[in-house]
Amino acid sequence: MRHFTNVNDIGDLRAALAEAIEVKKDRFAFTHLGKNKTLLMIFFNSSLRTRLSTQKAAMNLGMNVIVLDVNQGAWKLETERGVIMDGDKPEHLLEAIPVMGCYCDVIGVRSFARFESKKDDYEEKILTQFIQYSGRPVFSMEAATRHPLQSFADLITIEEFRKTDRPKIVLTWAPHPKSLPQAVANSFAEWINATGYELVIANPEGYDLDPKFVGGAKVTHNQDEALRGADFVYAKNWSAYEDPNYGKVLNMDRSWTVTAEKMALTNNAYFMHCLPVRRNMIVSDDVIEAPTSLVIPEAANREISAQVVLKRILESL
Ligand code: AN0
Ligand code: CP
Repeated sequence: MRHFTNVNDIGDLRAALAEAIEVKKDRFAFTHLGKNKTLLMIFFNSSLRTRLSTQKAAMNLGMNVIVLDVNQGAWKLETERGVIMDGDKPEHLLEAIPVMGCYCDVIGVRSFARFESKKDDYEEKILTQFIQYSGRPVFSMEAATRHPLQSFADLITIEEFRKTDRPKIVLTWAPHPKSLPQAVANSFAEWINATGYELVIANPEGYDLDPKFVGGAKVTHNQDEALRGADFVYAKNWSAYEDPNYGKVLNMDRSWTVTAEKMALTNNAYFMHCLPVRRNMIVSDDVIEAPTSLVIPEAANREISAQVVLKRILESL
């Protein structure tokens, strides 16, 4: 595997999940792969889990790791070609990317949707330029439209906890005070659709996701109806995708918060969220603290998903 930006890059899901189990059993079995290889992690946005889990995964593989927070200590980067650079940005992405490529063997990039242009976001303008101009294998650490390392970790977690062959999985929107990208929700839908499990997406009107990611999943604006019989409840906020409200918060309807009453409608479902989560907006304290909450196992599996991806990239160098 050279680049990793979406579910297709991982190929056969069953093989990827089997490899995840193998890696989890013995994380240090492949330390030879990363010897004298350097991972460069570039963050345009904040992170706790992605930063720590990906660095840990790289160290498990014997790699050296450099982390750069572009907005803290590096030059501010212009991203538009043709701009007369007389403003506050002293460097252009078109020089910065190949320079970054000089110092490493593999690049991880976190660059969220900017909500300035839906077209730029959905064309993955920043991530694509890293692939084009760095000369290195590039993997997404959450880009504008997807968060594949998260979705892979979520799927590993579902595999570890599912009790039936074809679980019912509900992706539900939940309220949040700030505009968040659709990336985690898009990506989760994309990966679950690839498994063939039953996926129901529940969101208020105005929050329908890009049909490309929804695929064959059922979409409903009635959360209670969606939750009935669910085996897994995956909560996430996202801002509006549809025009003319792209990137906007349309409401903060707390009747969509995942509470114990809501979970009582399910088939004793597990609760999932990628974190970071705002308690009592997205989910009530009791639900996230319950034994059926998988938020910590999901975070732990981020190390595994990152390690499988890095391992495959290293194997192809
Ligand atoms: C980000 C998001 O919703 O995309 C990152 C989640 C992993 N969340 C926040 O910015 C709070
Ligand atoms: N879930 C996740 O990607 O968390 P961070 O934003 O903290 O990396």
